[in-house]
Amino acid sequence: MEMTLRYYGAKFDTVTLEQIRQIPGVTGVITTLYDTTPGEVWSRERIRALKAEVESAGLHISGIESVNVHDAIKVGTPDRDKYIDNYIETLENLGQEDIHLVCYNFMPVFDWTRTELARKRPDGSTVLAYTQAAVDAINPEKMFETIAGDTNGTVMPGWEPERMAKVKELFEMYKDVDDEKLFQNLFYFLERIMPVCNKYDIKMAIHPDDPAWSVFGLPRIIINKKNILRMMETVNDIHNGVTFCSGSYGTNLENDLPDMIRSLKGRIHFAHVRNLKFNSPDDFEEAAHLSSDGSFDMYEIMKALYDIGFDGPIRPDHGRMIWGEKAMPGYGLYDRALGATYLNGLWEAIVKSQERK
Ligand SMILES: [Mn+2]
Repeated sequence: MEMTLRYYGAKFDTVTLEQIRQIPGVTGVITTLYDTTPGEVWSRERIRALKAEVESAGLHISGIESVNVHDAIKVGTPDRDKYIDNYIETLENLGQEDIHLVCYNFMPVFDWTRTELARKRPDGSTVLAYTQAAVDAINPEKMFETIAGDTNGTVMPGWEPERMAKVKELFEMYKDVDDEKLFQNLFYFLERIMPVCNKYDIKMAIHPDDPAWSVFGLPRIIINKKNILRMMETVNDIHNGVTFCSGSYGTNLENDLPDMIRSLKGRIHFAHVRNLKFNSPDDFEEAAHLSSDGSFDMYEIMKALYDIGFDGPIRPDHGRMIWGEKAMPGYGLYDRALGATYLNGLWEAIVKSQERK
């Protein structure tokens, strides 16, 4: 296991590489070319420059999150092959620059969905939160406007204003796409990219849909054990793998997180570990990483990762906004640093207790 932090690049992140390097035990970053659009080829020059920036700060790139998938690929429009060719070219360039992990998602229209970006908790911290009642009351085309005031001036992944301006058009594109069609389009994409992944040993790690159910009537497939195992079995290649995100699969209380981890042995290439606090089955908020602050047993999650021999990068996921920090919601320095430290502590205890048996 390698502890990492997500980094959006100097132009977009409020957190610096130097700050990340000072978190005990964090040796790598998970990063991206944040200003590229889905479907665009990442040039080797830009990848090389990103690597140089990270390495000059004494860290290294542990993986990319994300190389976004163009809607034509998810919808399966006649021009999808052109965009898949571009994706393959990006993977080739990443492989040639010695990058071997790519996180992506296959969510239609919206990336992760929250209804509040700054819900105040009793201790005064603010967190991202979700209530089904709020989603049910929102016109999806207005979704962005409802949260735009709380982004602290940052651009949130998947919620770029240019993308949100096209939301109506996007809904129209997906009107004939149901779960099965989305699955078939995912398989088509994976079959086409597996050769380049094999050539350069690039592990693809799909991020689950968040929340793990359909929102606004859109199809959602990466939501539970049954579906993710179907995906793993259909394209049965080690390079077709998973980002295990406890906070996303965990939105559905029927998902048994340690059991899911154990069923995905060998196919989890990257892990996001965070906690949620449920106030009711359809109202949750993003708690501190500590087990007792939320609804998940974080020890059991880390223990399951240890038991399957997980050796990829892990990162604390969204953190609370604390100590007066102003940052991209979920992506401040302080609470993610606390999360990394706590997860490292759990891991050290698990490793030592197992080795001394
Ligand atoms: Mn995640």
